[in-house]
Amino acid sequence: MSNTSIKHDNYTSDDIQVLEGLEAVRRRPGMYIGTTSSTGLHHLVWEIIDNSVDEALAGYAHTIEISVDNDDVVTVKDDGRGMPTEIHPKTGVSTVETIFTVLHAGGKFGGGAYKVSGGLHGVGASVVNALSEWLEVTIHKDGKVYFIRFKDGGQVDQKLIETGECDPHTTGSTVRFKADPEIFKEGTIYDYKTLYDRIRQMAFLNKGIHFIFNWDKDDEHKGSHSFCYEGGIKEYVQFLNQNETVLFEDVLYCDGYDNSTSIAVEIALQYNTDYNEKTYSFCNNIFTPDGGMHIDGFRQTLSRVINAYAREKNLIKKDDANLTNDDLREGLTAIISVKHPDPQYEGQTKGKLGNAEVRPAVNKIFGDFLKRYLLENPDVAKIIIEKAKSASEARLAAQKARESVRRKDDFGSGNLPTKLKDCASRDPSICEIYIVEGNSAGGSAQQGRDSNFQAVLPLRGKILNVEKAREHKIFDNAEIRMMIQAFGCGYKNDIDISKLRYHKIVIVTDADVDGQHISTLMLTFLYRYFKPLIEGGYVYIAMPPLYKLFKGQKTLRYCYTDEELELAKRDFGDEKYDIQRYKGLGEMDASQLWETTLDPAHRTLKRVSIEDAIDADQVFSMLMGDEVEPRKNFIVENAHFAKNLDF
Ligand code: TTJ
Repeated sequence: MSNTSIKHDNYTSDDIQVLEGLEAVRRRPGMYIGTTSSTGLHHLVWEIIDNSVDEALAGYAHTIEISVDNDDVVTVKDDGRGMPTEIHPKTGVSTVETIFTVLHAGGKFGGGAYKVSGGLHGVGASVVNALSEWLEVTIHKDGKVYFIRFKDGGQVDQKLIETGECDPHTTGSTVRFKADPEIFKEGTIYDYKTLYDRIRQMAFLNKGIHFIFNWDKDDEHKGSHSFCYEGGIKEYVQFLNQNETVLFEDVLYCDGYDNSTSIAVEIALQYNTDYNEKTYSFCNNIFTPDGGMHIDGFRQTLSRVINAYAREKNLIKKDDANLTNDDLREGLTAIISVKHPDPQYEGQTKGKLGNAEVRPAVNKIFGDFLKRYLLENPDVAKIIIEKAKSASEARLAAQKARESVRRKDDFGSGNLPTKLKDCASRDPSICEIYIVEGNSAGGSAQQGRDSNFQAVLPLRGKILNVEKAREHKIFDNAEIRMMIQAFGCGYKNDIDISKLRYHKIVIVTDADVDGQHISTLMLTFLYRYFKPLIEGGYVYIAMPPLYKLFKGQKTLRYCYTDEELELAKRDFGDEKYDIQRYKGLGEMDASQLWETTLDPAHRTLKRVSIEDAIDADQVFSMLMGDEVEPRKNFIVENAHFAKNLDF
């Protein structure tokens, strides 16, 4: 640990202040990197990489190489000009030492128009140094190799020295550091996927920069990856649409620079057959989850220009309303990336770009492009307008359907579907609803249940795939209407959990492929329409047994997995018994269904959880999307969402 009371002979009073600065970072790391959890640990890496990205954006670096070794030492290396080595007039020590020891000093030494570093999580390289056990910098420039080393949270261990000579054409900066386990109490172990995904994302967001990612740890991920996208966010959109059926091959792309504000704008978009939207916005390479002025400008311009074109070409009838922003969102995949010299982030989580001047900049650059593009590509223009028109029609139909559902079925006033065999209790905390595939199993469940607290809703056959259907269709579907009525808590954005009538929603299906498909459809539906119920842990999957071991009339044992069957076989030794393999729930009578699947004392329920909503969403799109191959791979490789579904 560094300590301000340690005074080295060669330190001036300025240097003491430096140490105090870094000591403050160590005392309250959360103030600088938000958290000392794994997220904070990874911020160290982003901060260092951002400095190299700045050098690349300034046009001097071309390749950025990031390596992680067995001891979780991170190395970031670029081929830029090399950090400045001369004495800094303000601090009296080398500029590179200043960069790593003065808080927020980094920005003053940059060459580019924007600093990616110093942005939302850009805290300066000195913060990384302060939170490292040790940190080393190697600089190649002017045919010389320079080296400086810090330890114990930023104290100079080796002042800047010349260690040798090199080819004068070889230039660049290399930083190696080991995060301090005294600060990162949860550990200093990096996550492969987090690094991989973010590095690939940075490659998409910064076209032409060559990123190399070396995972040198001796585990299953060991290896090297190279990312370089000449098409930048155009290729990002193609990547996001790889599992979709696109409506046209072209990705619309524009970039531009607004001289008066120094704002750079880059936009790429494409439409697919899906009904959902995938639009992601960034400022200075930082994801802005809550949008802001860049997104506002984008949507405004998209609808303004498309409506103007559609009117001009008589593609919207004279008396018909304009296409709305919502109409234009269906099936849209877009990346909006802006660079701003002084970004302001707003909102509780600072996820929204606040600079008002960004909107007119986007309007101008994107608007000019889109106007010209539509004129030059009338076929694409027509496809987009047709898609939006059908979204508009669907939206009106959905509105009508919702109103009629409300009227017909009277949500909220206690009208329940006739097929629902409700329980006696009105205390949701003990009530359970079993959603059972097929009428015959439904009958057994109805007879076998404890009707005090267990309700049964039998569904006939497969429910609608909500991923591939629009909202009005969804409300036409009787099974879906019944579930909405039975749950009683509203749906989608209007959910009131306090009105939920059952605190256990249990999906029961056969343990075969059809059953798995129905479970997946059910989960998709619940995910899209009742996400809070999954998040709240109210959704379960019942695990009926696969085998019954019996002797004559007597049941010896139920087995829920193949492993259990193997164990059971061993337990029985020489005893004679028969094995029945259940092919469906219909083979069980009411009392067997109670014993194995309904009785809280013996049943196995698996709670459905969402570890990562975005991940789950993608899993669903992939599972339910048009493309067969990724779906197959997913099912073969992992069962991420409902681990126990036995995919
Ligand atoms: C500044 O202007 C003179 C030439 O060098 C410019 C510069 O700062 N370049 C630079 C910094 N390239 N790379 C960095 C850098 C790289 C890493 C990995 C970490 C840090 C803090 C800076």
